[in-house]
Parts: sequence; structure tokens; C-alpha cells
Amino acid sequence: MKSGFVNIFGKPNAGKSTLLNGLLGEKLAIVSSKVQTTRHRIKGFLTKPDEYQIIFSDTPGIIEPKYKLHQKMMGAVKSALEDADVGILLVDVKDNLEECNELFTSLRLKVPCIVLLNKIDLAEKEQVDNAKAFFDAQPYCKTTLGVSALNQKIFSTLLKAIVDLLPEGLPFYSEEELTDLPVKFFMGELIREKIYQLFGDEIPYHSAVLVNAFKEKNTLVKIQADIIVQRETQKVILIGEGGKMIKKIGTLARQDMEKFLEQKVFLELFVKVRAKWRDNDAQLKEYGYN
Ligand code: GDP
Ligand code: K
Ligand code: MG
Repeated sequence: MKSGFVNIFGKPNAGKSTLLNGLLGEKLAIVSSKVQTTRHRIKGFLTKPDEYQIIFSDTPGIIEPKYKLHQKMMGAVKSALEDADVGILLVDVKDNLEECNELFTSLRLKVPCIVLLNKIDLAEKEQVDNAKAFFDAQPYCKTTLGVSALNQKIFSTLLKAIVDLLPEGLPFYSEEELTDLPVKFFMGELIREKIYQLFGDEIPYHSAVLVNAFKEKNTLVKIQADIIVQRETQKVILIGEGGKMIKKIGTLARQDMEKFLEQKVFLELFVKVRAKWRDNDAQLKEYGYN
């Protein structure tokens, strides 16, 4: 039996979270077209009894930290660099290859790495071939594969390549487990995703979500959460005219929560202002950024 940690690294928006969800067939990581959507290390377990257990980790995109929040995000990347058995270096195939190469070299990973060229559905074959030749020549690269994280058809080739590189070992988690994070965490993330998807400008980057209550009552789950923003003006935008926007966030998040939990959900949302929470250690901790 093979088992180990397979950690996904790459620039913002390469498709890391989409890939994790695709590999696990479950929406564990939130996705948006905006950079810095993912703020945590998110683990998902893929187990084939007696054959393998892969502990995949999605990580925040690698950036230069500007706030304490960013430092926490890069801390999540660092922990994943330390325990990886196999690295997946994800590249948007249309991105600048030299820049990606510089980034991957700077990670100094000592474990075997697969370079995954993502979003091949949007690229010409020639561009994919060219990128493949470029990465095949790099010392950290064991193999280069083209994928579309949105299309699970190519995943069997990828899984085989991963399992080949995994060490022999016993499973770390039981077969039924999918992740080590609590359900409450995923509920908060689904709310955060809607903020990323519905608002432009600075709002998503100034927001955090705190899930205060998660109670199962008969067939219903009651969830209460606060959306934290930095300014009164942002609160006004989030709530919208006559509560229009907050209602929209609530409806969309609730639908995803019901899919995730396979149960009916009652969701109550409040918006609160906490100036400069992104640079406040106590608040970062309270909102789950350790
Ligand atoms: P991350 O920042 O690396 O986690 O990237 P995300 O998973 O959040 O994806 C960023 C954006 O790229 C989202 O809009 C995704 O829908 C999109 N995306 C991810 N993978 C693919 C792909 O294979 N093809 C296309 N066309 N879009 C993709
Ligand atoms: K993103
Ligand atoms: Mg992500």
C-alpha cells in the first residue's frame, strides 16, 4: 500500500482549488476568478483501500506578503512545503513560463514533483507542447502532464503518475474520512466564496467570515455567521439596497451548504465592522487564521 502527502503549489489563479475539488469529486475548496481566494491549507483524502491513500493539500497562491493575513497565508504554504512527499506544481499553461520556473525553483522542493499544465482547454496544442518541453528540462520536474482541472477525464493518468511517486506506507486516516477540517470551516468558506463571486474591488479582500453557531435540529441545520469587513462603507455595500445583496449571498451560500450537508439549512447572516482586522493577531486568530 502507498500513502503520503501530495501538495499543490502555484501562482494565484492557476486552478489549484479547482484541481483539488476535481480530484476528490467534492467541493472542499472555494473557487473564484479572483486571486487570493484561498487563505488556508485545505486537505482532502483520496483512498483506494489496500492500494493507496493520497492526502492532497490545496494551498494559497504564492504572493509577497503585505498584511499579517498574507503572512498567515504564506505560513500555510510553508507547512505544505515541509511535509510534501510529492509536489504538484500547477501552471496556467498560458502564464509566463520563466516566471513560473523561477517560483518553482525558489520553493527548493527536495521531493519528486509533477508539473501540471492546467487550462489546456483554452490553449493551442503547440503552446502545450512548448510548455511541456520547457518544464521537462527543469531539474525539479519528474514528469509534465497537461490537464484541465475542470475536466476529470484525464485524472486517471495523473493519479497513476502520483501513485508511482508515493512512498510505501500505511493510511493516515480511515477510509471514510474526506478531510481533517470541521464542517463549520467549510460553511464559512462557502459564504466567503459568494463574496468573491458577487463583489468587485476591495470588498472580498477586506472580508472574513465567522461561523458562530451550527446546530442540527431534527432534519434542519441552523447556521449563524458574521461577515466581518473593515469599514462602515463596505458594510453598506455588502448589505445592499433594502438588504438585496446580503439576501443574495445568503441564498447562494445556503444552496451550496445544503448540497454539502445533504440537509436543509437555515442560514442567518450579520455584517460587522472591525477596522484593520487583517493586521490584528487576536482577530486573525478568532477568524481562523492561525
Ligand atoms: P487557484 O487560485 O489556483 O486556487 O485557482 P481557482 O481554482 O480558484 O481557479 C481560478 C479560475 O480559473 C476560476 O475561475 C476557475 O474556474 C478557472 N479554472 C481553473 N481550472 C481551469 C481549467 O482547467 N480550464 C478553465 N478554462 N478554467 C479553469
Ligand atoms: K482564485
Ligand atoms: Mg485557490
